[in-house]
Amino acid sequence: MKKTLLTMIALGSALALPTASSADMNYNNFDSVLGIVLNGIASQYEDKLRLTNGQFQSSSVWYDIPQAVDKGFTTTFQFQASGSGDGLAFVLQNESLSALGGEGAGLGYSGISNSLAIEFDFYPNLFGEQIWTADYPNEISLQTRGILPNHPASNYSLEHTVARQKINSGDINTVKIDYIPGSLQVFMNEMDYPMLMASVDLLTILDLPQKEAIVGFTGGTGESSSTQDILNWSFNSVPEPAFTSLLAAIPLVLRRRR
Ligand SMILES: [Ca+2]
Ligand SMILES: [Ca+2]
Repeated sequence: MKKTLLTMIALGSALALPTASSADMNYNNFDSVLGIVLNGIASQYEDKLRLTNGQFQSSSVWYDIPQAVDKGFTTTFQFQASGSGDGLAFVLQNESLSALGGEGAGLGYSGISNSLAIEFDFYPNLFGEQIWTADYPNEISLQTRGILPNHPASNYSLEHTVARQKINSGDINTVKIDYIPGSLQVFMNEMDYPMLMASVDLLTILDLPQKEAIVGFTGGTGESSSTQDILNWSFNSVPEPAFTSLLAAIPLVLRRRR
């Protein structure tokens, strides 16, 4: 009897334990970096994650629990960048929690295998990157070489665009990335209008045997220096569009009751 009860309690506790796939994450700020792995020059600065603050640097920060991506996800974050180069990226990868890429044009992700980088690039390099203009010297690009080490060259871009606002103005930029299998959208500052849309199936492009990916940010500088900070971050394995359609249905019901 006792044994059965103990077994039931043990089973109950085991069932109550959160699984990695249900571990949605939300950092309102980074006054604590518990759960964040910092690599390279990355550091906690005040209540921010500081990716770079000088020349010839690279950094990566990873959430230490891989996140389920098979059914989709929504991630939101705010960042601030000032200075002239090079940029930062939101990265999904299955290399390791110590993965760290190259500085400068590499934006801290170049060289990380089995990765997809969504880069916010404000330094034009000689890789045939998106057309840069004086008004919009910013590129948002999805870079991947599948399971091979990633690289910022434009022939490894799935999709790219010129950002409508200056990425490195020093102002706070708000980003939302929505993914449902087959489709990825990137929003920056204008949340009702995606800046970039791409056909992407993460489980096809990358080798993710657990259907989970390590998620985080990378940053890089070269001869041009910049300060790049992540201010807050949330990641939800349930894509937001499901919630959006549910919320959109509520006013309809209310309207019908009138
Ligand atoms: Ca680029
Ligand atoms: Ca660049």
